[in-house]
Amino acid sequence: MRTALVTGITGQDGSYLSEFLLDKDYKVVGLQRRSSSNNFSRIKHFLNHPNLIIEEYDLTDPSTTNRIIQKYQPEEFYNLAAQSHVGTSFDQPTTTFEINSVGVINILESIRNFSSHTKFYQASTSEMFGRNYTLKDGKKYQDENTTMLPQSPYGVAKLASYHMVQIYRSSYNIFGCSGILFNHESPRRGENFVTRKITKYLANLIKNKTSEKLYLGNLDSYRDWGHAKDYIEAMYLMLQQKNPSDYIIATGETHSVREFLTKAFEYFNLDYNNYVVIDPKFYRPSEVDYLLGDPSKAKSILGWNNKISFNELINDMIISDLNNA
Ligand code: NDP
Ligand code: GDR
Repeated sequence: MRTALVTGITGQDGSYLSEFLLDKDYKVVGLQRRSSSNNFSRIKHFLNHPNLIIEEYDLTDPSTTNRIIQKYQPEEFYNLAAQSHVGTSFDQPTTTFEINSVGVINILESIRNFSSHTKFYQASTSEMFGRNYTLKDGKKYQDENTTMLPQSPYGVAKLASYHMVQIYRSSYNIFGCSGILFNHESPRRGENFVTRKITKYLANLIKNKTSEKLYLGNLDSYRDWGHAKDYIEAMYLMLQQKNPSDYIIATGETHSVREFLTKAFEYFNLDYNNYVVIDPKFYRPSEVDYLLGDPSKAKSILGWNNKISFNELINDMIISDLNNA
């Protein structure tokens, strides 16, 4: 039985990936940050799985990282833990850097020193591109060769760890891969990301649990939105290859926040203009306004394909939030 360590198991991607690996007969060691209150809502339905072990862990603590890697010597290590909110990274740049950069170096050092056979997956992001894109035949997109010019402390921290993975790969022969994932959502998406904020609000509105307005920031940025269930499969595939590499994971379609909003409200035959108020509080000091990934490399080498469409994603989130409400 293969062992996989998964950081961020209580988050959106960590919960889906852990279920996926348990279904494939892995022993999964889920690394969870201590919290004063229970934060197992995304994993409670499989917490009793016989092949799941939960260990307390904080990415910023190198001694814990060393201890856990020495103890399990895993075949695979998926680092999904992060301070993952771009807006928050402007208010907490130091914490963001500690977790999203120094934390990754802690893991890489630990693998190098104690478990060099471990294959490592790093959760990189389209935020590393910032406002930059490649222009071809009049189409703007980002691929593995597009220059990265991050626009947020989050993006800078993720870019530093992306480069560190490449350095450990070339200098110490560590099997390290970065998945450059574009936005992916699901019913398990955190409630302060824009998609979930919208679907949760709608569910509460329909069930008469709120009569307030929905306060949002910039509606004119474009995102390449996929479903987390599709994206965690790509993470797994990267670590099954003969050679390590970095891959863009995206749908190849882009939509504005306004379009997401319009479609979500149209599900209930409502016009968002009657409910949404723009609040500058939600504007970012520096915005990434256009993301559209080209996943050709992942398609041809990993055989990965996005299966869940933009409309299906919105419907899935709305139906789940309606059930919750
Ligand atoms: P979430 O915010 O849902 O989950 C983040 C996880 O990291 C949580 O389990 C959180 O624990 C944990 N965590 C945070 N800080 C620490 C720490 N110091 N030590 C240990 N654990 C910690 O993120 P997602 O699941 O959406 O994203 C997974 C990864 O992918 C992240 O690295 C994110 O930056 C990256 N990413 C995400 C994309 C997306 O669209 N979802 C796109 C591209 C990259 P707790 O429950 O205690 O808060
Ligand atoms: P993003 O996702 O910053 O792309 O990062 P988010 O959903 O936070 O923002 C997407 C776009 O919506 C605009 N926006 C708002 N955003 C939030 N959170 N709240 C609002 O009220 C609001 N109104 C408008 C934002 O300005 C932005 O343009 C996500 C995270 O999962 C990262 O961890 C990941 O790396 C990237 O996706 C790829």
